[in-house]
Amino acid sequence: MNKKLVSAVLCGTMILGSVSPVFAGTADGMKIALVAKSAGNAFFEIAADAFEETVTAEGGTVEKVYPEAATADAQIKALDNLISQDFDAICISANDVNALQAKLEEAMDEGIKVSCFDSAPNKDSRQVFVNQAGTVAVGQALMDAVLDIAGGEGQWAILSATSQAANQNAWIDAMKKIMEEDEKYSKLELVEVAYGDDEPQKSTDQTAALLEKYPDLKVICAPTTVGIAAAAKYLQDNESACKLTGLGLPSEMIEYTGADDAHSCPYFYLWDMVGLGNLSAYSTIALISGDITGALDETFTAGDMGEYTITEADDGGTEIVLGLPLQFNSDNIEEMAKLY
Ligand code: RAM
Repeated sequence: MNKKLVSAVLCGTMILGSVSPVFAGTADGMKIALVAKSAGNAFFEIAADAFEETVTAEGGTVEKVYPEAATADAQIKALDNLISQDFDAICISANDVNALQAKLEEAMDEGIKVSCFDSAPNKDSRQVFVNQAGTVAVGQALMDAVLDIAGGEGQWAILSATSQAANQNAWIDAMKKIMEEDEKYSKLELVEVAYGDDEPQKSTDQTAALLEKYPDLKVICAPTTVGIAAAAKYLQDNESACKLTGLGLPSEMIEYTGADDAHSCPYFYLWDMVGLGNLSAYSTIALISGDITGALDETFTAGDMGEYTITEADDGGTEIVLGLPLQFNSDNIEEMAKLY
């Protein structure tokens, strides 16, 4: 093409562009599946809505999948169905560290990018992991809350999600390590790790069983939004002397949060839920478009959230950390409960 023609074409394009602007989002035409741990857990609905909002605003589409139970089998069934369709990426919160590996490798072999958020499958099963808050940071915040609420000594128990849950197990391991390594936790006795399977009724039953088995129990730490909400209600309804902390949604904990005797939970933690959905979306888009591969030290721009760097994860793989755990207490619970 001669120079005059090139400039005429360019000029025409620019004029056309200015007359009818065509929005080119970073996710134009991308088809992404988001797989939660299970159905009926508000945590995943909030994260998935924020994820979808970002992808849609960038021109892509999202299929949100909520498996019927928080098990690896239920997720494998869901993945089987998704792999047979032409998704550009699957973003998953894993119900098991190792059990999804073959299925997620199959997805990657089919050319589907695999990102994960919240709960990571092992490093060979993923390309990118968005960790809401550093694993040790969560363990430290929870351990210090237990120490503080117990008054420095006494029996405490953990009410977890499923026994296979990758994220809960990582936080529990971090807590145990912190407890063993520092003398200041030496008067705390962890009596049991119970599992409510992220089901409200089972979590309530497990709370009741813990109180019956350990009448002197001072604190329950529930690092699961389902578990903490169930335990909070049970302890408060029964006017138990045992107190509660853990990870919860402010909207589900508002009636139970307070430092006085009338409330079962003095304070608890979580993270920016909307940010988790948004960052997981931007990371998945960046993975599909080839801006990142998941390798250590890569950087990318997550829309208006700014620049993020891929760092080393505790499991030997890599991760993108959203931020720090946030504390919710009687001072901020009302405001925060309006958000999530
Ligand atoms: C439950 C789920 C989720 C976890 C939160 C804190 O909703 O187990 O994976 O991150 O609790």
